[in-house]
Amino acid sequence: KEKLEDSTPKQLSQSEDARTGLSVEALKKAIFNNLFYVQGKYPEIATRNDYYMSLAYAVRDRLLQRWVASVKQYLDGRHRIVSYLSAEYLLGPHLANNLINLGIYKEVEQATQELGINLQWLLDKEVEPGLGNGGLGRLAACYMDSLATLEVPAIGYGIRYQFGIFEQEIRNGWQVEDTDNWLRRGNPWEIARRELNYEVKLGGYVQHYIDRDGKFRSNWIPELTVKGVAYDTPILGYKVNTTNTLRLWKSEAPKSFDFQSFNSGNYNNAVNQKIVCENISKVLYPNDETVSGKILRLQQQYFFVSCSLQDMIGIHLRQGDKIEDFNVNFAIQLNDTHPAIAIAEMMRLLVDEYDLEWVDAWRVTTRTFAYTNHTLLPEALETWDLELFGSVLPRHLELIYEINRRFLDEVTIKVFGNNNKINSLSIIGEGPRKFIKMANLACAGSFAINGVAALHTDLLKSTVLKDWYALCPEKFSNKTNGVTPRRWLVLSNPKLTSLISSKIGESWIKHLEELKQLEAFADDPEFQLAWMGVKYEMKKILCNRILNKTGIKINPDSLFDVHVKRIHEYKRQHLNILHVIALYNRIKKNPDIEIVPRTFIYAGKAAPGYKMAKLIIKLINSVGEIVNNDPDVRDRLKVVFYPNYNVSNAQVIYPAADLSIQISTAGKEASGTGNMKLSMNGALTIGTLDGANVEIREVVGEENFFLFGLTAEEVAKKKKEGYNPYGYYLENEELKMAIDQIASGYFSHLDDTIFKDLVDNLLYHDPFMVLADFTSYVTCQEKAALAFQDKKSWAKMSILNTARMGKFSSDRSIREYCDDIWKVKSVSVHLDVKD
Ligand code: CGF
Repeated sequence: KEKLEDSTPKQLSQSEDARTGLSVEALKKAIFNNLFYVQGKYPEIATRNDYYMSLAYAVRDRLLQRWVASVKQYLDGRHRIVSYLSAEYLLGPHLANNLINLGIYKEVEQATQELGINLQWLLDKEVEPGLGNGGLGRLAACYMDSLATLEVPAIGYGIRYQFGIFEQEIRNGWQVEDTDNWLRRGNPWEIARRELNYEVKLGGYVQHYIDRDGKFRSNWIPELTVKGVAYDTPILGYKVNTTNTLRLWKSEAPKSFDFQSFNSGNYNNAVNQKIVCENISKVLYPNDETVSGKILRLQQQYFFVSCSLQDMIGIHLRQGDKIEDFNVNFAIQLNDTHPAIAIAEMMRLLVDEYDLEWVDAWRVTTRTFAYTNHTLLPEALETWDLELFGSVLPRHLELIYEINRRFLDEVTIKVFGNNNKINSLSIIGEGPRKFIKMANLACAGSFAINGVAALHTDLLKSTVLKDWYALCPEKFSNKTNGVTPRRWLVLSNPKLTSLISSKIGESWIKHLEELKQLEAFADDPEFQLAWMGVKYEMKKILCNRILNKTGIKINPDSLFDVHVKRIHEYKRQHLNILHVIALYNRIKKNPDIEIVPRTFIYAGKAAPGYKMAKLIIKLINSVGEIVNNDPDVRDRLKVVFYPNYNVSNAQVIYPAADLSIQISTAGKEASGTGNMKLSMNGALTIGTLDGANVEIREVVGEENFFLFGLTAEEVAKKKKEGYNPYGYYLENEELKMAIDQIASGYFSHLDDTIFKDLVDNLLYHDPFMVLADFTSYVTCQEKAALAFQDKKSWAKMSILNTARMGKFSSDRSIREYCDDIWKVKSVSVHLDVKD
C-alpha cells in the first residue's frame, strides 16, 4: 500500500495523455485510472485479475488509437484488402505480445514495478485463447502478426468459440480432457460490435419459380436462421502503427425468446431456439488431422463463411463500388478446406441476392479465392456426405451440382473423356453414398493453390492433386510456412534476443535474414559461452516449471531431447519412446555404461476420440514411471510428459531445447512449424526428410542437422512392395526387447493388456514405418549424443542454426503471398489522421 501511495502517478506532461501516452508516468496513470474506472476497485481490495485487466485495458487504449487510424486509412485510400478465412486461430496470450509490438515492454515493466506489482505475475494471469488445434491455427496467428508488421491491409475472419481446445490433464498416465472456459473472466482484447451482425440460413428447402421478367429464380426457405455477431480483436504489427482486425463471429438466435411459446406454457420451446443457435459457435472441434463429418461442424464452417462474405460485400458496396468488382478490393485466402464452402456461398450471394448472371458470378468468384492445402493425409481431406450436406445447405447443393456440371463439361474436352481423370476431378464423389470433395471445390473455385513446404507442394502435384496440377499447372505454387520471430524469439527468449542484439543490433527482428551476421561469432569462444549460458538459464527455468507441474526433478546439464506437438502416429512419438527404452535397457544390462545424461521432454494433446494417440501418451508416462524411479538409472535418463501443451507452455519449452525431435514418417508432415521455432531458439534437429525439415537442413547445412530414416520415395516404394514390420522386429535385438517389454507389462505393473493394440499395430501393420526407421534413429541419436559432449562444437552448431533461420520468418512467407498471389501492397498508417 505504501508503495502504491508513493508511486501515485504524477502530473503528465502536456503532450501526454493517459489513454495514449507511452511514458512510464502515462502508463502508471492509465493503470491507476482503469483500476478505478473500469474495474471499480481501489488498490487495497484489488485482485491480481483486477490489475491484469487494468493493464490490459491501458494497452488496448493504445492499440485502439492505431486501430481506428488503420481502418480509416484503408477505407479512405480504397486499398486492396487481404481476407484470411480460417476456422482456427491459436493466438496465445495477447498482453506481452502487444507490449513488444508497441515497443513499451520496458516502460510497462517499470510502471508496474513502481506500482509495487510484478509484471510477470500479471502476464501469467492471462488465459490464452486456444481457438485452434495446432499448426494450422498457429500459422494463422503468425500470419496475422506478419501482415500487420508488413503494413498490409488485412482482416482475419473466424469463429469466436466459447470453448477452445480442451485443457489436458494427465491422470494415472492417461490424458483427461477438461473444457476450456477461456472467457470466464472476460476478454479485454475484444470489442463486441453488436451492430455488425448478419443472418445465416440453415436447413429447409429451395423453391424455384420464374419471376415477372421470365428469369429462373431460387428461394431458399430455411428451417433455422442464426445471427452472427462480430467480435473484433486488434492485431498490432511490430513497431508500426498498422493495426489489423481479427473478426470472430459468435452465433446467436435472431430473437432470444419466443414469447408465443412461453405464453402458451411451452417454456422449453421458448428457449430451445436460443440454445440451438448458440451451439454453433460453442466449441472448437478438437481434431487436427481427421474429419468427423458432423452436421455441427458443417454448420460452423458455413456460419462463419457466410457472415464473413456478407461483411466483405458490405464493406465493398459501402465504398460505392460495383459488385462485379469485388475481386478488385478483396483477395480471400482459404486456410485449408474448412472455409471452402465460401466458394458456393459467394455464388449464392452473387446469383441469388445480387442478381449476377452465372458466368459473371463465376468470374468474380474465381478471381477472388486462393486455397492453401495443409495436408497429404487422406483422412484429413474433407468430404461431406451428400445427403447430410443437402440437409444443412440445400441451395448450396444445387449450386455445387451446377458448378460441377459446367466444370466437368470443360474438363471432358481437356482430358479427352478419360473417365478416371474426370472422376478424380469431379467435386462430387461417387460410391455407395455420394459425397462432396471440398478440396476439389476449393481447387475449381480458386485462382491459386499452394502447399506449405517445398516437398509438400511437390507431393501435392505428384499425388493428391496430380490431376489438378495436370489440368491447371499455372495455379500451383509453394509457400513454405514461417513463424513470427516476435513471439517465438523476442517474447519467449528475451535473453537470447538481447545477446543477439548486442552483436548485430535490433533490425533482425523485422528482417530475420540479418541473423546471418551471427555466423561471424559462431567460433568466438566468448560468444559461445554467453550463448550456452542463455540456454542453460532457459533450461533451469524449464526445470522449475517441470518440477512444479509434474513433481519430476530434472538435471539442467542433461541433453534436453524435446518432442512437442500434437500426438499422432505419423509424428511417431512411439519411435522416440522405443529409443528411450533401448537406452534404459543398455543401462540395465551394464549399470556403469558411459551414457550422455538425457531428459526426454514430451508435450502434446491427442484428439479425444483418437485411441491410439491416447495410448501413446499412456505409454510415455508408463515408461517414465519405471525409468525415472529405477535406482540403476541414477538419474541419467528422465522422461517427462509436460501436460496441456499450448502457446504459453511452448514459449517456455522451445528456448530450453537442445535437440528438436522432428521424426515424422517422410511424406506425411506437410511442413511443421515447431521445427522452425526450435531451430530459431538454437536447438539442433534430429529429423527425417519430411515437410520443412528438408528446407531447414538445406539452410543450416547438413553438418548441423542429424538426418536419419527413409525418404518419402523409399516409404512409398516399401509400401508398394509390401512392408513387413515383423521382419524388422526379429532383426534388431534392442527393438525386439523393447517391444516385448511393452507387451509383457514391464512398464504397466505387469498388465499385458493395456498396450496390446499398440504393439499389434506395430508388429503387423505399422502404417507409419516406425520399425523400419528404428535402427537408423538409434544410430543417429548416438551421433547426436556424441556431438553434445563436445560443448564448443555444439555451441557453434547451435549458433549456426539460429543464424541461418532467416528464411523461416512468417514475414518472408507473407511477402511471397502478397507478391505472387494476393497482389497487395503495404500502406503505412499515420497517427495524425483527423476526422
Ligand atoms: O498444418 C498442419 C497441422 N496439423 O495443423 N495441417 N493441417 N491440417 C500440418 O500437419 C503441418 O505440417 C503444418 O505445418 C500446419 C500448418 O501448415
